[in-house]
Amino acid sequence: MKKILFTTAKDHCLIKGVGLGTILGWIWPSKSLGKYLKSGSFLSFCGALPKCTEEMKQLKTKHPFPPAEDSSEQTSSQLDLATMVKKILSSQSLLLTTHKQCDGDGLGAQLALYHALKKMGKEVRVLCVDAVPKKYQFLQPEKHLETFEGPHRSIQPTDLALIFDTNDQRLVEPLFSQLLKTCKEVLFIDHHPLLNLGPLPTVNSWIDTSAASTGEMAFKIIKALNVELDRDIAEALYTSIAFDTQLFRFVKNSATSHLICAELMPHVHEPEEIHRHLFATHSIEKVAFLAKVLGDIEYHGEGRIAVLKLQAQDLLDHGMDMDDSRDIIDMIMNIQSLEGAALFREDNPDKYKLSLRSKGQLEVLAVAEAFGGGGHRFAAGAPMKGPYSELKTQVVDQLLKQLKSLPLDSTHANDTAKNGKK
Ligand SMILES: [Mn+2]
Repeated sequence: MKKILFTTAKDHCLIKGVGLGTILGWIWPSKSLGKYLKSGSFLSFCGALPKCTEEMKQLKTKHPFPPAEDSSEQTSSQLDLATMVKKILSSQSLLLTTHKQCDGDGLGAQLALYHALKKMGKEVRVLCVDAVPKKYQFLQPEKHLETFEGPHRSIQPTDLALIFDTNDQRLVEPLFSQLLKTCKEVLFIDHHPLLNLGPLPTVNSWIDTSAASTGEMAFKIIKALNVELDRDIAEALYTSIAFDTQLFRFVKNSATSHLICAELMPHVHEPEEIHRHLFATHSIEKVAFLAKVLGDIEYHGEGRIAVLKLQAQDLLDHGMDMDDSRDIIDMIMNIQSLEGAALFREDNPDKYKLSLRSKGQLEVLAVAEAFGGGGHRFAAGAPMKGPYSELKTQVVDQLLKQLKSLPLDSTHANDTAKNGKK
């Protein structure tokens, strides 16, 4: 990248004659800036203007600006890792949490760091927003964490709160507001792209979109803290990485997930048991439910887009909870001809949770953002309100529009056609 165009929001701080907006500028929707985000070149930044001047000065000394073309992802994330580790070292009391309806990644990452910090003699607690799904029982959450929605000790003044696996504070409410009041600093440790439309993470948060899981980031922190791995730490980290990469299917074209797990393996008691806990969780009722709903998949764009709706009543009739519906869209993505899929989960009449997936060509994040949601480039979601047929038409239209912008040669439908000829 040779030229970058930045805009400025307000004239608060200057780096090489460029306004603060420069730093914020790379957040806004732009393909080229998106690359910067992906390269992880600018990772430490701010949301609060007055506080940011000092941060920007620090950033300047840490990062060449603009970053050298050849600056590797590893180097830039290490720099931010160093800041994070310093902050952890200088904190005596810490609170760890993750987004609502936590998944294996956020849960595993926070539990791993919890075990590591305990070993270091820090005062540390894990406080999830809401209940941990049943399938994570093997990590013994009831022994190590409390839930904000459930009975919990009051939140005492704390040096540092760390939030894993999201940089969207709305997904941590109402806990987030409490943390702001009681903790000296509240930071995000996350691998999701920043929201184009929505709140920014707090100053000094560590966002590394090149990481395939936040477990990967937690591992780097634990190594940098010089804490020796043990079974508790390793199994929590392995859960995080195995879950978010879906057993190494989604590794962001990097060997990092494999390399970390190779190092964890001597401490993991039975990895296959963890795989079963995470992925072999279908009940007989769930399979019956799948048999019913999979027949209703609608295809658009010559079999390249799939749409599925899960009805609240159906979920209820089959004794399913919210977590049970999560892997259905990933299952659908195993259909060879697909580029993308949309799943509408009805939570209340005319209220849906939209999930979007892509195989890596179709940019579904933009579609999710168009409806007020967020996520990753190729796995995103949004809350939606309105009659299903209208919502579906809107989403399908957006996906087809995205599909049209792809060169046909690059699509999986073409692969299918080629394979069929053999
Ligand atoms: Mn994650």
